[in-house]
Amino acid sequence: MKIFYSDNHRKHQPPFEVFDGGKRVPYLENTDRMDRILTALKKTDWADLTPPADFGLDPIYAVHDRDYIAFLASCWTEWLALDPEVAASPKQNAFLPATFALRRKPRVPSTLLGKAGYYMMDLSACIVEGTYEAALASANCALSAADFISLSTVNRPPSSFAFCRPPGHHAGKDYAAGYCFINNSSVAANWLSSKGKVAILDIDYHAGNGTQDIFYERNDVLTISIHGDPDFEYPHYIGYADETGVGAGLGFHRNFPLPKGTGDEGYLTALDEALSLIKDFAPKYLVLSTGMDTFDGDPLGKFKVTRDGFAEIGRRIAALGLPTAIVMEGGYANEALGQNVVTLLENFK
Ligand code: SP5
Ligand code: ZN
Repeated sequence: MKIFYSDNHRKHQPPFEVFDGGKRVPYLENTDRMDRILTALKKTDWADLTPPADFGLDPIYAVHDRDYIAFLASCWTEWLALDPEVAASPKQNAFLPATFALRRKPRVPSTLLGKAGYYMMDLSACIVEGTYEAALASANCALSAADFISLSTVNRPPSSFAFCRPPGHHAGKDYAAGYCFINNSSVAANWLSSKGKVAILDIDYHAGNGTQDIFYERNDVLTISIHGDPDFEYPHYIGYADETGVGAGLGFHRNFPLPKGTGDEGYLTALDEALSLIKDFAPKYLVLSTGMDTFDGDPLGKFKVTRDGFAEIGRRIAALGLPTAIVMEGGYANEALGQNVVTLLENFK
């Protein structure tokens, strides 16, 4: 299996994030996640790791606001220039706002911290020196995976793995959120959409709010997310069952919010419903936003999906028989993460 991977993710290592109640904790979306997956992939005889190609900024601007991307590119340097304490110990710091735009349609402030609260949704998308470079490499992995499935001439439906870090599905057109800066799956799906209809199935434990927002008014990209009910789970304000798209996009977004404690059986029931929607839509391509944080015991999740569950989830999605770009999102049970990813991917090799 073609696996697109860049070591540039190591440039993004925020020293902390902020949990509920203002608790500073080590950044859970860390490089160890990737190392665990790399180790597991290298033990297989089918993982073909390849560096991504550079697609430039145009496919990213096709999804994200230019001013937001410019903010990502320059905020770290601007912040160092503004705050001598940060400049004295950059490795101990991460850029986050302390004021948020909330329910307004505000003007974009001209100042750095004003922009931060406008372009950042929460306290777990910390920006450090190498964040922008890592996020670009991650998006290039997703684009490379999309390119590969669109060009492949094998006799069976092709698939590829975009081994992305940082993840992407919480990032919207003009905001960072939940460890995500550039929406890799959306950039890949939008790029594929010029060649035919695309479905994005998001199986990360958290609602794919960024992806939902980006395609909410479109009918050429069907977006579906299966996740912890936002009534109790991040991202809290989006991801409910009655959100189904707007305008031309009405009926082309679906959410499957599930209760705490959801195990294999409950998960697979929702998955079957999602898969039947995808069959009805009959896309040319599938982008699979793949988080493993539905796993029983994940520190950020409240589901109880097992490794056998991941095998069955993979089997049922692969049975769609669609060219599929599998894009890495979350998953924080690091000791189990490598084998969980391999278990899912094995169905597509
Ligand atoms: C890509 C992805 O999986 N992003 C997830 C971001 C979740 N951020 C959650 C912040 C709230 C943390 N609450 C933690 C409770 C732990 N017991
Ligand atoms: Zn997640």
